[in-house]
Amino acid sequence: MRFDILTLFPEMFASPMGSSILKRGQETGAFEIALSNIRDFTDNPHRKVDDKPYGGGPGMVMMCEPVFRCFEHVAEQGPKPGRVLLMTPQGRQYDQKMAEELSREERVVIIAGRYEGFDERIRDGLGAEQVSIGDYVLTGGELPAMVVVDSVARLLEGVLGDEDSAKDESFSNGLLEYPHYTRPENYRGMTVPEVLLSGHHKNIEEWRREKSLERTKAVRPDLFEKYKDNSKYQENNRE
Ligand code: 6GU
Repeated sequence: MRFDILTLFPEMFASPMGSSILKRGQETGAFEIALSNIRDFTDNPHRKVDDKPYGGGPGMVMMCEPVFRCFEHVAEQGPKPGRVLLMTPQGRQYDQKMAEELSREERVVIIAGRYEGFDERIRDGLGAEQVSIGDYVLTGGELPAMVVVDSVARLLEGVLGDEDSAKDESFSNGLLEYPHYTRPENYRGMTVPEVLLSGHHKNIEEWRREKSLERTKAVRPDLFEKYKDNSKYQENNRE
């Protein structure tokens, strides 16, 4: 899989995308990241990429020209991008379902902006989907772009060490994960729940499911309500 990232700050990606699991994933060829600097595609002598908003108001707006030209340059290389994402707090909220969809694409283009926002014609002209990573405001779309790459890359074959570790986790089944423990059994008087030391796999599985439900209900009632509508839960909890 190939990610193309259009940004004014390609250097921001070096360490987060070049470390640990994502580093190895690129070395083994599971995916590649191609960074393009939007500023390389300006047509004015000052390499200006933003301008004042029509109608007035605070902040600056990302101009069409460098973003269109950068996108066209990128799109010319290789297969047609399956999805084009424009990272903005005005977008639809990113979630695990979208990560799973993206992981089935051969090529995804992610546009990260700075400033107050993008000229609206960028979204229209490039057929881009506006995507947000949550209800808070960041200084730019670079961290959100990295969030997308990380969450998609770890779903690709050969990226995570243990093939099973992407299956049993929070959100993949609609619930938050159960609590984990490792050695020692007693740490400063805090002990590991007995059932986990029992070796009784069915009881352990049951305990984890209970904890998972309990935790989701307490911390994420929204997820819990969604899960309750799910047939599996209803089957297992019929009177
Ligand atoms: Cl995609 N961009 C910015 N600047 N802030 C955000 C965001 C994106 N998602 C949440 N906050």
